[in-house]
Amino acid sequence: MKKIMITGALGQIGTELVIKLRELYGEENVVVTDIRKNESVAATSGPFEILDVTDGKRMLEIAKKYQVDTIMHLAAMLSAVAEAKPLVAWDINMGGLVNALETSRELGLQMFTPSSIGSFGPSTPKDDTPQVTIQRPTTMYGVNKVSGELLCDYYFAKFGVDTRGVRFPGLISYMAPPGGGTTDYAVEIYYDAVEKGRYNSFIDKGTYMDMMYMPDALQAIVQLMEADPALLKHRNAYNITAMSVEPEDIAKEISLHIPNFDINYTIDPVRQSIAESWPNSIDDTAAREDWGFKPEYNLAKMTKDMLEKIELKID
Ligand code: AKB
Repeated sequence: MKKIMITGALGQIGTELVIKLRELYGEENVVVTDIRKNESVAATSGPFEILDVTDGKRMLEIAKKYQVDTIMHLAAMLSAVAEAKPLVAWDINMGGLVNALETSRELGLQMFTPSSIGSFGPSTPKDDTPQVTIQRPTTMYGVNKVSGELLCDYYFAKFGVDTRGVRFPGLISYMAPPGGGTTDYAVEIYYDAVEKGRYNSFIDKGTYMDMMYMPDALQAIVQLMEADPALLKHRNAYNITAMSVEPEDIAKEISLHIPNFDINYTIDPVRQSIAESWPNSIDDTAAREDWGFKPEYNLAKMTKDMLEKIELKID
């Protein structure tokens, strides 16, 4: 049985990951940490500790206190907010990661941390971006993600820490909002569709990015962490995706459920230029072959579920 500590656990991924892991491994075996507490199920249904990930001493203390065998390090600043405060992003994204790696090294823990499509840049092949390719991102978030991938590989090679990771695309979910990413439009569009019947997109039409529905992202984490290490040809980090879409694709799909839905555009130059520096679509063959990654949700299935869940939530 695993005993897992999660950092940044009340963010977009953690809020749902905690529920899934507690179902799989038991409430007491998932230790939730975040810089502040809220009233969510994740925060209130089992062990919880306040943790600022830049405090390595406290991270180690919590890991020891609960005798965890795994860290899932999720705390990070996303691409758009990182661009507004690049040095704060460096401190949180790299400082937090080093602390999670050091805690894992000292206690012999398995470790997961997500990388992102943001680890690619304008010189990366844009379509079917290969698993191993050019990674020269032009954002602070991307610089953090590439450095993080390399550092995790280093801790595996040098200290034998069982580090594993995926490059997440934009994640779409209804339980907790994403915090300051470039792909956030693909979440907002569903809320505005249900609440207002229209959406004003900050990302331009024709801008393709990879996306994934949260249940597939959670399943990928569990599968990768349970995979036989002998099968992992890559560790940090595997490309994974479920769809490559532009805003009009999502709008068209929403219109099948909300016939008068209307989309227009007021472009945010910062987030648009970040989006243009990322791939249109990535190739996830390695994840499919090495550990059986297989997403269940395409755009149609995800859209139906998102709209139903948001309607229930705001009723
Ligand atoms: C972001 O937009 O910053 C994130 C990501 C793709 O890593 N959702």
